[in-house]
Amino acid sequence: MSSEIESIQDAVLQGEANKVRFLTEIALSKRISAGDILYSGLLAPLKTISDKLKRNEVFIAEVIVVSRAVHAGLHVLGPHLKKAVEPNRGIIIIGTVAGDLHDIGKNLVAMALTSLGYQVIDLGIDVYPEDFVAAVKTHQPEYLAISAMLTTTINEISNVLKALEDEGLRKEVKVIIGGNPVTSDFCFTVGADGTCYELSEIEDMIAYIDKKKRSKR
Ligand code: B12
Repeated sequence: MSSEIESIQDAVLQGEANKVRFLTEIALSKRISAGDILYSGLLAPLKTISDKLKRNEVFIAEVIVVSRAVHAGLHVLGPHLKKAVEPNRGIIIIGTVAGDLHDIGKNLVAMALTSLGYQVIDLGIDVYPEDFVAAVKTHQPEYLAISAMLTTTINEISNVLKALEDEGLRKEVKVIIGGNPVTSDFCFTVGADGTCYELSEIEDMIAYIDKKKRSKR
């Protein structure tokens, strides 16, 4: 592993957001790939702190500080992760469900979708079903992307789907869901159109859903 990546890892674990931003810029200028910086530099130390949290070796405050440092790196990395293939593929609305404050995964998914040529409208965290519905009415997106990271908030996904159904909007928008506790079984049960965990799977998932919808017309 390069010394640049190691320095980013250390700065992330120390929660030094400004240093992470600076070191990410340096690593990019040294032509280290954005993918390596993302997975080895930023997400690997997040996994380390996550494992420590599981073992009660750190306090939640430390995870917050580390998360901020990860975000600082993501901010610099965003434009470099872009593939910018086919622009204007339509709008995707994304948000994390009500009661849930996790947004690192959601932000990465938003970046991946932007790189596929979608205009992503990010509603942020703690988004209530009625706010998802209002955004769908206003922007008439191709897709609604919903993130949930807690077993206590995952059922909010069903609430969003139900709210769309109640407003007669469910058939107007394709819904993709994801987050730590979301499984394919859950996706099938709640009637969402697709789910995946890895960023690298998003493009294939979207292509599959688009193909399925086209063949139904
Ligand atoms: C960072 C973190 C936090 C940070 C969040 C900061 C932030 N800005 O996001 C803070 C400190 C605030 C936090 C708080 C809490 N957390 Co927390 N947190 C984590 C941690 C360590 C990492 C999450 C993360 O960012 N992972 C990295 C990203 C890249 O992965 P990801 O989010 O899973 O996203 C990927 C996929 O899921 C997918 N994806 C995500 N969204 C979507 C959406 C779509 C549409 C698609 C297609 C895909 C997709 O794509 C991403 C890329 O692969 C996890 C541990 C873990 N293993 O997940 C715990 C974890 C999620 N937290 C947990 C808990 C319990 C909490 C708290 C309740 C703790 C507490 N006692 O207060 C609070 C809840 C606060 C709230 N109301 O939301 C538990 C959840 C357990 C459970 N079964 O519900 C976990 C699993 C830790 C644990 N092992 O106990 N947390």
